Amino acid sequence: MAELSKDQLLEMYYDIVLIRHFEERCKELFAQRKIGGVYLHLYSGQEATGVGAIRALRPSDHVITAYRDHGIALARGVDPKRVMAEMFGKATGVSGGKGGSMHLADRSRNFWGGYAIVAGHLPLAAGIALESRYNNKDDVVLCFLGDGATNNGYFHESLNLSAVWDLPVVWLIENNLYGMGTSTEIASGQPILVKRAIAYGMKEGPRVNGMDVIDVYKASVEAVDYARKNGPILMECLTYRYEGHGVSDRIYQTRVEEMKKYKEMDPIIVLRNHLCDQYGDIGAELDNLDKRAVMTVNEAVQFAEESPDPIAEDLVRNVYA
Ligand SMILES: Cc1ncc(C[n+]2csc(CCOP(=O)(O)OP(=O)(O)O)c2C)c(N)n1
Ligand SMILES: [Mg+2]
Repeated sequence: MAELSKDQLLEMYYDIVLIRHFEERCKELFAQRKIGGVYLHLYSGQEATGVGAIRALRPSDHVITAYRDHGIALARGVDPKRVMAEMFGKATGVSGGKGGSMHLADRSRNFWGGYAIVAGHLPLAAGIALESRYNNKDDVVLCFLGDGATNNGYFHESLNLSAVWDLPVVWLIENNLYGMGTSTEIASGQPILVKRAIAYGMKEGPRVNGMDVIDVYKASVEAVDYARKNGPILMECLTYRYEGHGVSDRIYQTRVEEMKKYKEMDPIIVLRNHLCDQYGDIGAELDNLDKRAVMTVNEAVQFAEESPDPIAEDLVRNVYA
């Protein structure tokens, strides 16, 4: 595989810091009640997984995920303004203000959402892949799912069907060690989740450090290529979330030490160190990207604040009746 160019690495760096700033800002806006809802699921800590994997795709490929979706949407190139407007429930939001934080979607990016029901999007991923196979397209579906989702029945149904029909899906488990507050070790008979592939006669893909965007990217390029040529593959990225399950949830005391360890391998630090090792004095360039990310988030917030609310008629627009 060709090595990543400096520009590609800088683009990945920008995507990661954009997501981090976006999420930190969302946390403040949620506390101020400008972003509504009971839950707000942030992606902070997990950025390298989303950014690295999505970079391995073509524009015509498809992406689908669960409710921890802000970072995935941004990594897929969805307009940050329209993502923020959706958080505010505004008419200009990507889902017209009807979806909110957990239901971002953008057809123009082949980004199919944002689903609140754990593993509920897995059958949809299989369906999108079936359309691709049936119509002789060579588009791949990248389906992100949590470790917790692997213990839901939809996981079994979807992975099994994808294997039976050789569907072009990369099932990517974001193993952040917890489903809400329950650790994978406690919840899974086989905590090496990628081994579940064996049960379906499916290709057991790589299990990589999800905090390192380069590792994730390289593994994803191979997985996507495999899925395009052969059919489904299961891969696992070992990652960590810095917040509670939602930002209102408490972080258990037992996680404090663990968190310190993971913050030392923070996706931003890892990539920054790599870039500095490889290119010497690149600090100012990276600082500029940081500033650009902050500005982009500021503009997104301003856009969301100034956007109109949906009107009453929007309630019955774009819904099945
Ligand atoms: C079918 C279903 N069961 C339970 C819930 C409540 N619930 C929401 S998130 C979650 C944990 C999922 O954990 P994981 O898949 O590891 O994703 P993470 O939050 O770690 O990203 C649970 C049990 C739900 N939304 N849907
Ligand atoms: Mg989890």
